[in-house]
Amino acid sequence: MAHRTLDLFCRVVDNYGDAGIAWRLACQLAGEHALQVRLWLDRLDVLGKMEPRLDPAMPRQHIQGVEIRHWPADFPEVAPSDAVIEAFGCPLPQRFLDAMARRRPAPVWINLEYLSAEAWVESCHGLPSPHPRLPLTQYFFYPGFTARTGGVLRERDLTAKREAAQHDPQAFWRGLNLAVPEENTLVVSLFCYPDAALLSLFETWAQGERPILALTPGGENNPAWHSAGIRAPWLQGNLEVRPLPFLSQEEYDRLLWACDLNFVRGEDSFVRAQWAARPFVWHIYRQADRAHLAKLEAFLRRYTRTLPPSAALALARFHEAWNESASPAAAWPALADGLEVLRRHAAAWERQLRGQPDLASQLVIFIAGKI
Ligand code: TRH
Repeated sequence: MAHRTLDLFCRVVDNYGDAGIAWRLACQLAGEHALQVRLWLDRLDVLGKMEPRLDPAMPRQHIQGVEIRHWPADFPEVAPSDAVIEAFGCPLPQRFLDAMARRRPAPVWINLEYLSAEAWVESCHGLPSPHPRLPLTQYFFYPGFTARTGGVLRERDLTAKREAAQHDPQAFWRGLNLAVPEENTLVVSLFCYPDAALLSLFETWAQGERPILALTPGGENNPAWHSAGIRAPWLQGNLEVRPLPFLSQEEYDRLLWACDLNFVRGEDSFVRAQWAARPFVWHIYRQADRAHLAKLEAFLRRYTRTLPPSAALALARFHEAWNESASPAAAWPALADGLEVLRRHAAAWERQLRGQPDLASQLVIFIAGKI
């Protein structure tokens, strides 16, 4: 039987997450579910930063079984696939929509939404939305943390890879040509938005009792570095800040697995930090009207439900300061004290989340049910 075909459309709204998520999903649909996937992306340069095999100058190329196409302003006449996914509600080219409407049977059309832990997501997941003019129906697909949502992205071999890597952490440092950190050093990875109160975090860490090594992939491109006057590598008191280049997605995972605490942001690194089974701090993507704060609170409520109250409070206080761009100095000692408890909790959370079917598998089942 011929493989089912799928078009995945993605526009880069901001930063790296849109392209990063679309690429991860495309690879899983092709590699784990044998779909013939065509990924349309308007900014190949952005994906090129995370996927070194990609040549951003080539409008059409194949990597890991995925056909990657540049999404040009003047969209070509192409025959739509059995299923069409638009990532994060990016409007499809009119010419392509018209071709979808002419196709028999019409493609299964899905709008893949952003991840949220909010309760309303369950009631919207899977809902149909008929096109106002064309004979097409779009379905909303919501990632999430509960059985009544679409789940989160997770490769089949992720746990095995992580467990092997965490069994031999020194291999990671050797691979990056870095000295293995001293036993007592707290190793932190740092990926955040430019409005974070970085300097004050660094000052707090520098004055602390425990040595801290902060690894900052792509950090030097962060304007906050410059405005805070941070010159890397930065050594002060008990803190060493070591810059790393922007890593490939695979190397970035390895970094998360190797650290004791990960500062992550947006959506994809936030999910990867959960799969790392290590404590993390989430810098959420800012939205108008502070809508992101409800999203942050909903996640923390879910995540901390089974934590002892003191550790839950420490985590909530630190997130509050970090996401308000306020100094995290006052919130750090309690978080540092809770790290052992948080480490056990992160492992338990990862195990529980792994019990849920992953997003790509759920999408495939959803599509099969509509074809
Ligand atoms: O970069 P982000 O802030 O991206 C997004 C976008 O801004 C998007 O518009 C917004 O809606 C969304 O956040 C919520 O953060 P995110 O989602 O974590 O994406 C970062 C990607 O970059 C992720 O796939 C991991 C990858 N990455 C690397 O591959 N190497 C690295 O060194 C680092 C730091 C990240």
